[in-house]
Amino acid sequence: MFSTELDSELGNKYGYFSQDGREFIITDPRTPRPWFNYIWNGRYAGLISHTGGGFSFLDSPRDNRLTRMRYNCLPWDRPGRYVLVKDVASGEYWSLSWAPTIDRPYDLYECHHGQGYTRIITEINQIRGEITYFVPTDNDAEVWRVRLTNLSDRPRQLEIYSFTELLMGNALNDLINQPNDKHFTDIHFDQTKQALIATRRYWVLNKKVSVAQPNIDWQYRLYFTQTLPVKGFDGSLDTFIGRWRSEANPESVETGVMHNTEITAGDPIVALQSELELAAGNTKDFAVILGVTPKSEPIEPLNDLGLIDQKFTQLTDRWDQYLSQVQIDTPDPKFNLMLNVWNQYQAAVTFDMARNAGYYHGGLLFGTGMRDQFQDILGVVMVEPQRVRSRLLNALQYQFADGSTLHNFFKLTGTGEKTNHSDTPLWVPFGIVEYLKETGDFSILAETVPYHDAGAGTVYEHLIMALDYVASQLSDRGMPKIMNGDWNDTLDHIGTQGKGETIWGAFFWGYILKISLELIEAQGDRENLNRFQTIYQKLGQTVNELCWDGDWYVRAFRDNGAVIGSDDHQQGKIFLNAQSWAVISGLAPKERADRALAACHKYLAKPNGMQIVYPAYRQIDDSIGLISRCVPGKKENGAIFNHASSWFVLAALLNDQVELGWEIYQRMMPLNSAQNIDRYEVEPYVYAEYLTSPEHPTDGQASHSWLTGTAVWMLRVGIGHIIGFRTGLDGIYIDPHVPADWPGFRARRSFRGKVLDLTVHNPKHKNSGVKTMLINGQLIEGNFIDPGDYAESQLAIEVELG
Ligand code: IFM
Repeated sequence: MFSTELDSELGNKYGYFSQDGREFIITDPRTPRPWFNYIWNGRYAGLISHTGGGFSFLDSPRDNRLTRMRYNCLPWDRPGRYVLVKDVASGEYWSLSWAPTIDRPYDLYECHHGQGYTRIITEINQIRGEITYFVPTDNDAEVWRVRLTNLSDRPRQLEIYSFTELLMGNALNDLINQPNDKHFTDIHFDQTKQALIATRRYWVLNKKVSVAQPNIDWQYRLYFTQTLPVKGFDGSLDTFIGRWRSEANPESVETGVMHNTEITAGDPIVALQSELELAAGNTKDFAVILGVTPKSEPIEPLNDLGLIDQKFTQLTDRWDQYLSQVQIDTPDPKFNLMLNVWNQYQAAVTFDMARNAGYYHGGLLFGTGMRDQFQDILGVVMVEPQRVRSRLLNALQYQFADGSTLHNFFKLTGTGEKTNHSDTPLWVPFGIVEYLKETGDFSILAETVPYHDAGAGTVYEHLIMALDYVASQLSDRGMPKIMNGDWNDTLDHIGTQGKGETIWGAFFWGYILKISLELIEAQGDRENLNRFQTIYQKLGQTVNELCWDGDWYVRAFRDNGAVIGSDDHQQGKIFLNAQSWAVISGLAPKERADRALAACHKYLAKPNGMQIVYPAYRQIDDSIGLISRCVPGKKENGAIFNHASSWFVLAALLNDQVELGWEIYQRMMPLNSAQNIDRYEVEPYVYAEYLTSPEHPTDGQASHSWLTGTAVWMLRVGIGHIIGFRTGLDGIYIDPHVPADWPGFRARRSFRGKVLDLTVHNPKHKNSGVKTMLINGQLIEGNFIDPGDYAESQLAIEVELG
């Protein structure tokens, strides 16, 4: 029970899941795209591909990038964290991560992507290599832990070349001004530490050009070392690689001659050479370490192999513990695999990486989105509520005293942009209420947090200010103005004159009012209760009077009052979000909810999920915005947009259309939507933001994997609504919504200090409805649990649907 043991092999022609579901094992490196994983702790982070590619950063992928990734280039996954092994007798050399020496005759290649680590195993020239990349939980460093085995019956004289290209500082500046930026690099070899020490004498931290830059040092030093005696080194990319060569054939590796270059100015690399003898059949272990230390502190390289192995155990223990807190066992192995491992893991990644540090989000532009951050708590809050608490308190600093917010922020510089997206301020109450529902920690409401411009307020005041701000921006008819866009960033020109209205936004506003009202009532705040109740009721009347198109709700009104999203239109007739949130907000009467969802089913349901709008815009319409500039069937212009699809699933479940909701949920799970993997292309173990729809010739091609709100919402819908652990301010409701053919299931989760161990029986094959509920053998009325009512730390909950 509660182990995700897979009965059959789940996967595709490039790889498969390990039996316990904890690893995705790639067996053919020629995947359609690089398939990534993350190695990170709260500060030091890297993305790593199945060939050792990707980049690392400390705190901020734009402002404090440590290693390089080359954008817009072929090969598309360079450079990386490479260890090349050379057989001195034959002169042959190869990489332990396949790339960059991809033309060698490898006998075995396996990449095991696990939680917080990636292990690549190769066999070639009778040498088995295992390289495990990870970031310890408590060191600002990454470790490449290597094990080499001589599979031959003769002794082998090997040379080891470890290297990675450095950036050290502002990654955007590195792209646009690298010839100048290289005047500030400085790398030397420290004999005592047996390490290359690298730094930069100038840090373009933020802001604009030249004189606007602060005149400061990059405040760190990098060290690069290995647990083998160092024979040679190089700090210069030019001399290590050599002229007209690449990482695939560095001159120093070919000749065996390292130049021992220490640079002051120049393109930086850290490259080390060591010798290793391997007797027949023997194995040797070593590690390569890239670490970062503030200049104000001494460099203490992490270079003890025993300690490194302890750090790896700490990391795997951490993930065992993390994942053990929410576990399910249902008749659907793919659902179990996603919820027990990969969906939780992806949600943890989005919590730390936002829409920022990824292969498809290059970490140069956007920082952390306020909207994204307040949604991304939904996964981690179940397991690490303390981290969410401090994250919320930190993010609230980016709210202004009038309740508006920055749209995004850069945590190292404390700056960001105010874009006037209409929805952004409302994600603040969303996040606070979700945190409270999970934790019951009402003490957070009394914490004081400064506003971004002036003054400070309690968390409760921040929440009320967000509501007040949106209330102050309503149109004459009482609906939110769309301003420069809403959740759909590409509806950015509908309301440029300040009049256009968003109808998805109206329903979202309704939902936020609804959940905030529960809190306001619980706080006994009568004045705000009356005020916002009146607004909520009026909003319900207005949207139903003005926004119903006949079979669905319209999406928006332009500045001149013209409708967007109507049956009368040739393009953009029906938008998904306006229908799903009509239901989620509770503002659609049942008959309209049924019809709106039926219309979604008719026009938008596709084999891989839900299309976000139909038909896609085929003619560019500047008065709508970027949506019509995206090619039809991609991104917001009519793709299968997973984030929005997850809201449709939620709406279907809330509207008691469980089979429909489950059907779409299943279509969306990557193992299902990625069945045609050469078309799908991206990682089949995590959700992608979108897939092209049948309106595009590449129907079924996915993109923007990993960093998408889909992760937390699929987890929330799965755990909260399908399994039915539905949290409330006062406790938790057990409210499963399952396919009727499930005879039952088991699930377990921690909640407010208790372990809830749920067994559901479904003898009558119902979709929902708790007929009886026993807690620790006692029959109780209803389906609500206040964990505070029980002395036991473990609650055995037995439910029969009926
Ligand atoms: O809502 C946005 C999200 O913040 C980033 N990805 C695209 C979504 C839809 O436009």
